[in-house]
Amino acid sequence: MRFDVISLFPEMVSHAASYGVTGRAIERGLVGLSVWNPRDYTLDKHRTVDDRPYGGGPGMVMKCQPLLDAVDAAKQHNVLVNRKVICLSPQGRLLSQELLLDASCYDQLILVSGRYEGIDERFIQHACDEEWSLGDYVISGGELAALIVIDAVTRLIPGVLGDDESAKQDSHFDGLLDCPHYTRPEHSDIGDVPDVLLGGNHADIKRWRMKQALGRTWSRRPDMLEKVTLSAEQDALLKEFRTEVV
Ligand code: 4GX
Repeated sequence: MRFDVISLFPEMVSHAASYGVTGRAIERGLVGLSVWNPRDYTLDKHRTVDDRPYGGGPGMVMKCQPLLDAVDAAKQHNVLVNRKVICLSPQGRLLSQELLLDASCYDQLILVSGRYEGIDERFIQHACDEEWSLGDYVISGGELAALIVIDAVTRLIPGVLGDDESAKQDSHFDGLLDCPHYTRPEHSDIGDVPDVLLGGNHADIKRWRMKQALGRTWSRRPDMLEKVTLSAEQDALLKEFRTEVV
């Protein structure tokens, strides 16, 4: 997978991506990352990337030409056919694990990170295949959104995660929240580890974890529960959980 990010703050993206799972994936050559600064593609001596909005109003709008040329540079640098150009903005489709899983099948994702009030709509219509949103809140620039896409997609690339981490990720794909986790010590001022986890009965532990996952999803994210079909055993575990809390 190749990521090409279009950003006025290239170091923000390359630096943040150099840590942890994404950093290792880049080092191991499982993922490529380049950042293209639209300012490098300006043609005037002031290197202008933004201008005042037609129709008036506050804030500035990113100009088309430097963005178009930066996207072209990213395309020419790597002639991969199976690619998508994605603009990050609150007007986009809401990000989801499903959307990211689809995206992980491409060879190249070109992520456009805007600043200011927005980007000239003609660039979005002409050069972008899709618009994606983190959610219904506003951040100061698309870089953090692009980094989230890079991080979440990288984790889905075969070989990036170890077996343990991959298996754990698989267990999230059943559409439920995670169960609680504990590590040493067994007892402390702020509470004790649930007995079942100390007992070593793996069937009991599995049942307890599933019950907690179901219970938390039911109490915190009922919207998620509506989208999954529970097995008879899951249904029974959730009923048990519900009779215990009320
Ligand atoms: N999920 N922002 C992008 C500038 C902008 C505006 C319009 C393109 C079109 C955001 C989000 C987000 C603020 C990043 C506006 N770029 N991005 N920026 N929520 O709030 O992705």
